[in-house]
Amino acid sequence: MVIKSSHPPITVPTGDLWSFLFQSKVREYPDSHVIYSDSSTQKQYTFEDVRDNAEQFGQGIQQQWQWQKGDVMALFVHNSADVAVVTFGTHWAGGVVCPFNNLYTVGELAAQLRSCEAKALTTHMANIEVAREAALIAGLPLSRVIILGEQDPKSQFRHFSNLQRTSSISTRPVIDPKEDLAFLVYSSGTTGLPKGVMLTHENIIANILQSATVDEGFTSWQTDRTIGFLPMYHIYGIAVLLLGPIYRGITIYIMQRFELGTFCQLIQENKITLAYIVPPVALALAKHPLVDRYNLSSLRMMHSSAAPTSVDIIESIHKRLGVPLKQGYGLSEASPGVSSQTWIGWNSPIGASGQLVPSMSMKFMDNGEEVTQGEEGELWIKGPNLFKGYYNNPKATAESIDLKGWYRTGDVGYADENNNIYITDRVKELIKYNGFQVAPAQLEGLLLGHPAVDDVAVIGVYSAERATELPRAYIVAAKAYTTGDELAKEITGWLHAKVAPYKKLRGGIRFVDTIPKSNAGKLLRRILVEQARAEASQ
Ligand code: 4UW
Repeated sequence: MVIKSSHPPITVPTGDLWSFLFQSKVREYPDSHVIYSDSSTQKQYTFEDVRDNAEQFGQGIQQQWQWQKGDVMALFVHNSADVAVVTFGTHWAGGVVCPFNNLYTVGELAAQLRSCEAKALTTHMANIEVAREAALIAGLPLSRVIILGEQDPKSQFRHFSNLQRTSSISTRPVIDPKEDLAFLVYSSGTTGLPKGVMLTHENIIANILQSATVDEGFTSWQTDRTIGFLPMYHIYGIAVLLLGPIYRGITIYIMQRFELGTFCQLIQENKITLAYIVPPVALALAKHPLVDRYNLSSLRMMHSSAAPTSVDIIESIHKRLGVPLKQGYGLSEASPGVSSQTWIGWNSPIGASGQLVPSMSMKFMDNGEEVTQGEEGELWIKGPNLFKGYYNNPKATAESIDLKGWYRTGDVGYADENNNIYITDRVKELIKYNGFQVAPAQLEGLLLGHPAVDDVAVIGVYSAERATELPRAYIVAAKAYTTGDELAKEITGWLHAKVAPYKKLRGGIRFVDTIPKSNAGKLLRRILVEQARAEASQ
């Protein structure tokens, strides 16, 4: 049975993202209103600052670099207000913004730069050595590597603010919002290595409108202030730190990264009213003693997404802080919001991920058949926010989107009689550590390069203590090696030098005799997942 959103459908305007955000007349707040306030650098951008700086930057790359529609701007940055200027400036010039985790190693970044065929790379001085080496490996000219934030005066790299127009004659390329991309974000989807998720201008505008509907009438640019620590390189951060504030006019206090004390301090100082968080942060707000030292009474709503938040945590937060925490469900491929509790309806019922956002449909499938309402099945979704496909990967696209436009999410859940959606499990390979994607296939591929590893499978094991999954490797060791703590330590040390810290094997290594496989040789990670769950519940 197909369920449809009960909200009235949205109408997506026909223009591109730049025109929608900076030229449409729907904006309620004044040009002089501060949108991005950078808590680390104290830099503030009003709406007109963002628009004017972004336009200058867009014209600069067009005139100085001959930037073409569709050219990809890779971002390798920590959170800062300047990211908005480069992002929207790239859109002004018809470019595609492709953000990467700023903790990537040289090898990871170089592979991604090649995969997305980046024409330029924006980074901070703190990351310049990794950026430089990766650009050289990927064949990206160093003149196309630019710096945000503070710059070392001796640096050979150009600051983004120096890339300004040289002439006032500049025209924007014509963008087809249904075809042309605004963002390319990486996700492993249901299987395999991370793939570029192609998000068109129409996808992004649709989800801005869909998400805004959820809180309509409950938020106001005049009285609300929000705080942003979610990384701007993840789709949740893009939606909440970059797009939401400029569309709604709600000032965001940007944090470079999460730190509980600073988070609470900023809420207290700036009388923050809304916060977008992830389950491990919800856990800290529910249980950590540090929270009692701050006055967080200005908070009136929080939203948690990217992984499930338990009913116990939601109730504890409400009891401790008096703040409702609503849940949303989504994924990169849906730009990202699919369903959300509304502020007023957050407690009906707690634990659900709310109802479908406007113009979205969902069905629950089991073995190719739709299940009846209330029964569990894999979630398939459809809507104007659904991505165009995986970049340069028609096979993966065809395997995940059927001919009628339904996308198989790889998540499992059900809808109750009021169409509240519950996410109960995940059948795709993906591991989520603190809300970030870890693709088991990537870690397995690397681990097989270690001489002591004959065979391997990586899964996520849930830690209630940390409210997140932790990657764990099951390894069949080569005969010449003695298994034990020493070998486990040697393998993890070797792997951890090759990957960003969030991919570490925090769930440990287990040495086993065989890895479960199907007759066709396909890894049966699911068996290991079930075993680990059974072990944990003993
Ligand atoms: N419960 C259980 C949930 C939930 C969940 C996500 O890295 P990605 O591709 O994307 C995200 C998107 C987060 C997001 C959701 C809705 C929303 O409103 C919003 O704010 C604007 C952001 O994390 O990972 C997608 C995968 O993460 C899991 C699920 O497995 C999904 O396929 N996931 N939300 N409430 N699991």
